[in-house]
Amino acid sequence: MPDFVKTEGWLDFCENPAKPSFQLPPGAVDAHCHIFGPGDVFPYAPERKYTPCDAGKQRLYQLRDFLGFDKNVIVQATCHGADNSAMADAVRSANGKAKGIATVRANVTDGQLEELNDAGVKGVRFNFVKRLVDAAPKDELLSIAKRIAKFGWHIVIYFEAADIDDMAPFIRELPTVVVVDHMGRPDVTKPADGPEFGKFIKLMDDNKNVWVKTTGAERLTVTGPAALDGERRPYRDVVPFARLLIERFPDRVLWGTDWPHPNLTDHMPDDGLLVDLIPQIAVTPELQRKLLVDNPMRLYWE
Ligand code: 0GY
Repeated sequence: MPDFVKTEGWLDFCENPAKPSFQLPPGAVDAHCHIFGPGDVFPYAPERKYTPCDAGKQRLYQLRDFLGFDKNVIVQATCHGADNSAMADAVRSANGKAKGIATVRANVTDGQLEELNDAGVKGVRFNFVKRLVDAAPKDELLSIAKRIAKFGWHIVIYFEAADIDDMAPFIRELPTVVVVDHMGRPDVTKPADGPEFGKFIKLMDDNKNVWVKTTGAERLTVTGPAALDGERRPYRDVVPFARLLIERFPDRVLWGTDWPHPNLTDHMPDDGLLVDLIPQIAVTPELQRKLLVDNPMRLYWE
């Protein structure tokens, strides 16, 4: 079986999401989303492992306004490789309402880093998910980490739960804040308070510079988006994991839609429904404000 699925069978984003019932607090930030092309303006990378549908900046801004977000953090997607033009253009065009996370290679020049910084980039992403990328060697990433630290940037890191023992020593060496994507991709069929997810909790307990995105419900779920046993609780298997992190580390958590949801083949989430998960994972107005406003503002806008 191939370890990733190519374009065939890959779903486009949800065109008409529902209006969320949950009202986001003023100034809420969608801290994990992407831009795809459009491919005729910003071509996809030759080395990409999937080809997405086009999902340009105007669509993202529309979704932001429709859902009730104030700002976005646009994360470079692997289908654009290390060509950050589409992401940087979307950040520059957002009138201060977006920041970016770039992908760079070891040969990036200081001039290019400065240009990205001027555009509103606040960090780089290190991706270790094998179906998405052939990860760069760790010593190369460490040298990038040291160079970007000068800008006050941080590192966003994406890895599979199975790799956590290998990742932990590397993360300890990183000189900046480190934000882990999608809760470190736990196996949500295991208990949130069990030994497997315990490793991730320990990583955050031991390293106060590690933050986490409580995102990816639609990727991690096994119970899925629909009702089970007649109960209307989409992605209910993911809720305990996100809730645990938000309650234990209220000042180091972020949330985002992950629009336009690359690589989903089973179902495409309704982004309105994803927003309606928030009061289940952040159960008080104070936790919601930290997750959606205070934390992302501190990390990206200060
Ligand atoms: C995500 C997750 C995925 C894809 C990417 O950059 C990407 O292509 O991050 C994934 O396939 O798990 O964060 O969008």
